[in-house]
Amino acid sequence: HPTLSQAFAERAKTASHPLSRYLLRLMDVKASNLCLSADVTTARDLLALADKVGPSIVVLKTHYDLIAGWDYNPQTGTGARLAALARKHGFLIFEDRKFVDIGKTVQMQYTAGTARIVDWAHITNANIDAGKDMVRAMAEAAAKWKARINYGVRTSVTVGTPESDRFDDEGGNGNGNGNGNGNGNGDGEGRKGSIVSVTTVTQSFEPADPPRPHTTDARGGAPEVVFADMEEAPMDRGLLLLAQMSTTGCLMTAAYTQACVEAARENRDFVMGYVAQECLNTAADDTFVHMTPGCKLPPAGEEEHGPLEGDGLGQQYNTPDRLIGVLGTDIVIVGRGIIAADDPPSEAERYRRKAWKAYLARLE
Ligand code: 5BU
Repeated sequence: HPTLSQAFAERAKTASHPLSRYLLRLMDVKASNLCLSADVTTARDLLALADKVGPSIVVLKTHYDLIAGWDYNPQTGTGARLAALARKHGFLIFEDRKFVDIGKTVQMQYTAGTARIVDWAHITNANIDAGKDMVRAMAEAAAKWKARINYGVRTSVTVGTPESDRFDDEGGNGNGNGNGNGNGNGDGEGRKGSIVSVTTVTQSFEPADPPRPHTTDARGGAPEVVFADMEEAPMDRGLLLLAQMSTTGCLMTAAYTQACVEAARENRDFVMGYVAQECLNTAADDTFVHMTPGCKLPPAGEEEHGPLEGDGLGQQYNTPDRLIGVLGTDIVIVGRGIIAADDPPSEAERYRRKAWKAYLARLE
């Protein structure tokens, strides 16, 4: 497929999803196609690790539900602090939540509840065993979230009955100062009944927007890493479809994987790509990004002898060379390979160099 021999910088120009375009550009600028799977057990360790390894990675993958002491405060909590680190170092946050349920439930799990994943994770993923409508449901939830963020204020216009609460696009003046003029006379199309109340609520949290490496940190601090030639990132959310897993005896069939490809093509403005073990771009206009877990290097200085050992609990490993160079994926996801090392930041650099070399070799 053309994406295999195309430079990330080139793909950044044509990818269908704005966040993919941003990510591919970030990869080019940071010379990194490495994602750290930050599977540590406490919020303190997570933030410290993100800060130390941030310069080497383009994506930080989380499992918020295995972190003890996750602080759910939307302004000062763990999500918001991770988002600030993402802006400081220039990486995207990927919550490996593996959503799978009916559309209505995943909408609520994604945007509400305690974790409010959509607020701080630029990317999340879904298993589409329950059917592809749920992808559309998540896309809709993300679009609503984005509209609300962009206008800075949420205006509820209650028309006739209290249930008909809606987001009014005309309502906010965009500066989030809470006096958005949802003035109650802008009749929406097809709206029935009379307006009984208009409530304007100031945006109550700072959204975890994608990194803006060349600007001042939104919380006032100067960014430590400056990518002078990065454009401002779009304010978007993206989904990866769980097309293939890295485990032994994985039950995902070729038909399931193909259904993921179809669902991705039908939702190009929300689906960025896949978590997969090989390149799934087959149509000429497929511009999806592939992220791949189950990645490990043999210890530094040791020769590679055949296949790498798994973890004894179903996880299987491949080298960056094989995943990027032979199987044609784009970003390698590494957890214990980096976290369990004596010096995680320098081990992350070793993985970054190897994965980047494999990518450069693929271009030749
Ligand atoms: P490891 O320590 O590099 O084995 O961690 C791999 C991470 O990727 C871990 O967080 C898993 O939950 C995650 N993962 C995976 O290993 N395999 C998959 O197919 C998917 C996710 Br999807």
